[in-house]
Amino acid sequence: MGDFSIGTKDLLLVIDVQNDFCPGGALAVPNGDAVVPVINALMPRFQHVVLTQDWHPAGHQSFASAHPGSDPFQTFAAEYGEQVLWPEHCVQGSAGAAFHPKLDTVPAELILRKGFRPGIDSYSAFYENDRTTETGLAGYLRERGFARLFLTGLATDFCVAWSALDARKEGFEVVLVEDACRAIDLDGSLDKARAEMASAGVSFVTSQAI
Ligand code: VGL
Ligand code: ZN
Repeated sequence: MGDFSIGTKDLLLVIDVQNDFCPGGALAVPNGDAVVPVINALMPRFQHVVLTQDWHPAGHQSFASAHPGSDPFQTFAAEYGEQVLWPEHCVQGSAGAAFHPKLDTVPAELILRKGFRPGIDSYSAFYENDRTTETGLAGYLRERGFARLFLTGLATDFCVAWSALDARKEGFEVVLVEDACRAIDLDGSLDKARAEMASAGVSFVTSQAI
């Protein structure tokens, strides 16, 4: 504890800590549930917490099952570019879309849902995968005067990384809390994401430093 003095302009942003990304879930991230106690322990250090929730309609275009003959983890040429096809996950209202039962959701001031447009995926909490449709989060955070975002959650190399990169683009300081994240790691995606985040000015810390 103590390298950072956490104040009113700091926000803990918790990405997609949902059952489907945890062991036993439809798109399980290895040891995904290990982030839960780390994030819960961080929450009391922050005055402000926002959660995101991956929230797809049934039949979403990012699901392999929506493309007959395709398998999960293949890619698909969406109108907006290459899109990975995933197993069906985080279907609106399903048990898989619920937060991990041990995640403390009480401190959250906002729960931002994303990926609800049938034809556009949204890894980032700021911009959907067409890279132009805004979720509104940047405006919300700016209006509330936040300057520095501490990112945690699942998965490091997809939703956390894309959120971190967009947050930098939107002018926020970004600190990635490494032990509060876990990765899918598809074809080197973790190394690539880490390199991109580092060159975008994201700093990497462990939760003990906070
Ligand atoms: C995610 C793949 C598909 C994530 C969400 O939360 O990282 N990954 N949907
Ligand atoms: Zn998704």
